[in-house]
Amino acid sequence: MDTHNYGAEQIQVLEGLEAVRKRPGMYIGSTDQRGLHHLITELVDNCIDEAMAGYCKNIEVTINADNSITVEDDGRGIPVDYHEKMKKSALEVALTMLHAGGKFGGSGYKVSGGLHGVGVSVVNALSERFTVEVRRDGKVYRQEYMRGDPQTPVEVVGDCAPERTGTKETYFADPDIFDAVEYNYDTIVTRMRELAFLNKGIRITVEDKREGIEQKQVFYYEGGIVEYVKHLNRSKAALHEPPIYFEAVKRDADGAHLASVEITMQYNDGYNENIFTFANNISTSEGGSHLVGFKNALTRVVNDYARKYGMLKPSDANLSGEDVREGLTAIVSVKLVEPQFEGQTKTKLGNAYIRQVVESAVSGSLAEYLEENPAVAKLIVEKCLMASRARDAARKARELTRRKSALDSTALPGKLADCQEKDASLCEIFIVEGDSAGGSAKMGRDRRYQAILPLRGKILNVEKTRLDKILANNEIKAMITAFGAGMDGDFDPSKLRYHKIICMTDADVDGSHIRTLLLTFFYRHMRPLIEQGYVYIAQPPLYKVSRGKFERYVYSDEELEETLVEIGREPKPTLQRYKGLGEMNPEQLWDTTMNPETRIMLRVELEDAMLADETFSILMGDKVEPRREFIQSNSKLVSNLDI
Ligand code: 0RA
Repeated sequence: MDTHNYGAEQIQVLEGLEAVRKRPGMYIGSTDQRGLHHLITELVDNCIDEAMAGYCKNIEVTINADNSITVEDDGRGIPVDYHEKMKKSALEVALTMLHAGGKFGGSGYKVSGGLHGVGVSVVNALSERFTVEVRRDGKVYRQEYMRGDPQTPVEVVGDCAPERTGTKETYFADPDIFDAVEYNYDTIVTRMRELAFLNKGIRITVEDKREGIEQKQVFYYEGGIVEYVKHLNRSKAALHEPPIYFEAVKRDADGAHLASVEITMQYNDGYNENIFTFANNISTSEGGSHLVGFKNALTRVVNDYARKYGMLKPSDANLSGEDVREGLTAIVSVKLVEPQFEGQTKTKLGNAYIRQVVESAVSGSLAEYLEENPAVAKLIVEKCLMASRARDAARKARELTRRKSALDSTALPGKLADCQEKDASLCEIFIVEGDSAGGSAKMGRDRRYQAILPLRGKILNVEKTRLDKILANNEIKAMITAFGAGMDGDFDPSKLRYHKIICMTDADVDGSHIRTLLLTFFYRHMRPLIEQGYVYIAQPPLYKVSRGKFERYVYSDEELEETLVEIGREPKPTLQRYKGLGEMNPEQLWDTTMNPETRIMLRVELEDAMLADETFSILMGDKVEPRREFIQSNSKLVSNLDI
């Protein structure tokens, strides 16, 4: 701090930004990759606010060649006039005061604002250098900062056409704060595409100017979330076109805007439920009041319609919520003043009144839609009836297996070689492809803690199969019984018999296919297994390199290269390539893949449910074209899956 005579407010201001630098995690969640990219979102959120107020059409996000970031919009420009109370430019107040964003200008409501809702001053505080340029009233204003401290006054640096207005911010994220300042273009693109989908009519351009990887994409969706749902369903066969869409605005007694709701839904011929909810452009993956309102109204409206037109007889039970959501892809996007985010990951919308707002919007508009589109209504209700029948059949099948296990306490599948330990947190189960590898694994394992479940051949593709068939499949039944925690709605991770579920398949194409089928099954029917990190992928070696006494198992082609360089190629080492797990004897399998002391395993993580759904439907679905496109454009993601 220098020696100026600061007023109380200004000291507070300075303390404000120091606090951000002292405990950045409090303001941006973390200082890893996620936090680093969150800075961009913070700036873009302000531009989105300006767009929603009706003044901004274009937003540009650029990773510059010097690794700085620029965010530019064509809004009105942050006000630059003298702020009487603060004794400085409004622009400087915005950049140096926490939460200053909505407090001046007084123009309408602020609905976006990020998970942490802190705005531009936080980005400024966490930047080694920050430059802001505002175009207003035919002038270009500029101010420079270092680590949140102004280096220049707000200066006029040039003229421009008076109709050209906007805000341009450029910053270098502070390497003292962040673990690494390495931007990922795809991360930025994913978020910006989502924002463009959620805010129709805004054009968001993302450009990477770093040397060697120059690329640029423009996102503009006139149809907003309707196009989003089409995009999500693009690898599926839709039951109706266009998607159903409705919106509603809730005002308070004075007619002031309180909240708005936008909903779009489209059924496909598959069996998965995919409802994605957002509050103020933030994904609410834990759901909340908007989701509850949507589900309630949907179930009621579809049942009312089915009864009214005799598709449900008076003696029939109502369709369940699950029945009416089978094969549904939907987006519920609400925007409201002062959103409350609750839940473990602060992604559950808490504001209770929103439930009613969504419920009445859906009740009225969906009922009207069904009346006006009887052909679509019939398709939807018939689909729900089929779902209901299949669910009944599945329930009966499940009750049958339950009864069996109640009579016979050793009802574990015959092929399972269980472990001795009963404390699930110490136990692991290897799902092994093929009987011969299963045999080696059974002999090689530590039977105190390690159970082996061999699977025969390919397992069922659950992506293309209805629940009753899934439950009739022997390999699936064996897994459900062995894990002991049920599936779908009654899946209960506290009943799991093993806390590590390890997929052990061959290191070849078939093995990777089987692994994907297993993961698809877990993701669709035992999702908490993946969400809570119980699923692992074993890493068997690809080669054994030996020469005289030297012997080493090698797990990748790069490692092979390194090893050959290390021991030299000339003395002609012996190279054994393992095509399948079955080629290893029990001792080798233990040494290389199963021994907890020495093995390498990958834990399967769920980064993003929307992406995961997309990945599984594309990889496992019927349409060939999206799969080919996806594999071409996501070879990295696919190879991650295939690791
Ligand atoms: C407050 C008031 C006004 C505009 C803005 C904020 C504003 C902030 C940002 C941040 C990034 N881009 C932005 N664009 C606008 C309106 C001032 C007026 O009445 O002209």
